[in-house]
Amino acid sequence: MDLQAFLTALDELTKQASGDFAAAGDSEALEAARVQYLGARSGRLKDVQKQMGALPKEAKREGGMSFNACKTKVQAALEEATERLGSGGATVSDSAIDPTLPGTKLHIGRTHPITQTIEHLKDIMGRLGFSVVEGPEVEDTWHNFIALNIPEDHPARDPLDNFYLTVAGKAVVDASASEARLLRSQTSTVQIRVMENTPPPVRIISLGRVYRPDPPDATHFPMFHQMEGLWIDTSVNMAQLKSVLRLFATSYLGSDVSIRFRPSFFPFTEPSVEADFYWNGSWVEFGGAGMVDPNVLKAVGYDPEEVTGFAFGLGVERLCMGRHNVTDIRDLYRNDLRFLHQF
Ligand code: FA5
Repeated sequence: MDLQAFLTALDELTKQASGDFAAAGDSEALEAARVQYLGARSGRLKDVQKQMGALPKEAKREGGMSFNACKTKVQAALEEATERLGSGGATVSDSAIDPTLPGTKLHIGRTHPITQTIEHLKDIMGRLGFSVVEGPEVEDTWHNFIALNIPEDHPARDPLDNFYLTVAGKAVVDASASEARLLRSQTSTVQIRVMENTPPPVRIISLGRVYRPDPPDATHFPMFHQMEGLWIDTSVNMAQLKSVLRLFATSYLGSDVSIRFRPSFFPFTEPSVEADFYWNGSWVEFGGAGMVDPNVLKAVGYDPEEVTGFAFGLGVERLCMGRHNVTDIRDLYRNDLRFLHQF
């Protein structure tokens, strides 16, 4: 073998070894590359070293020195790769990262304030003995209206006040048609679904989204959440309704919160009230409530002579806003991280 061919082989080996060490993604790959190039018995460096014996006598000195230089470079490349993998595989580019600067605070994801509120409300109501049930957001007219004692000509069924859906590709123009489907406008639908499938007594809450074509303003949004409550038993009365809502309000908003009932009307409760909480110096409406109308009890197959009950439906956004002093409901849905990071 002549000296030139030997030096070319050394150059080649240095390049390949450095490239393979730098490309090793983990310590296993690096060890395999080390054995390939620096293995004591069959490493490629060893093979090249053996070829030195075939060099002409006058070329042996230069060949030996070049071999040592090659070995040093290969070992240095191995050390560099070992160090890199030892630090978790990360490479620090001087221009991109200054490791002497203080760390940047990481923004860790968190649940949305409405999700946090829902979890909190479930927790409070759970301690008051209410279990949580779910209901669908796409409803039929039986559960959203008819069983809730909302007759066909009631303005609450108007297509302008609801999100009716197209069924089998066709818009349902007749809102009274039994095949009509809509995004539920209230969680009271879940009362019906539960009573249809459960014999009394019943003590449940249901939290979820409802939809109304209300123009957005500081206190209204077209999609919002309600917490429905229902307690049916042999002798449930209005005083218990007020006690439960008072206990709920003081647990959620604070012990200094008062509650008042204003007479109101809902087709599915009789008598019906609006529930207001005294909060931050003024009365705020949080929802509607009342004693379940006997017509509703009959619609689900209960006997109004045997059971009575109360129901309530509270606005979850309004509760969240009250507790956290949020003055505009739209802030909850702008997805502005500066706002959301406060929760
Ligand atoms: C109802 O939806 C009745 N289903 C409540 C009820 C349940 C009464 C059971 C009796 C028995 P109302 O339409 O008032 O009632 O809505 C209840 C609450 O939802 C309101 O007090 C308010 O807090 C909230 N709410 C209503 N519309 C909106 C809206 N567009 N944006 C945000 N919150 C709203």
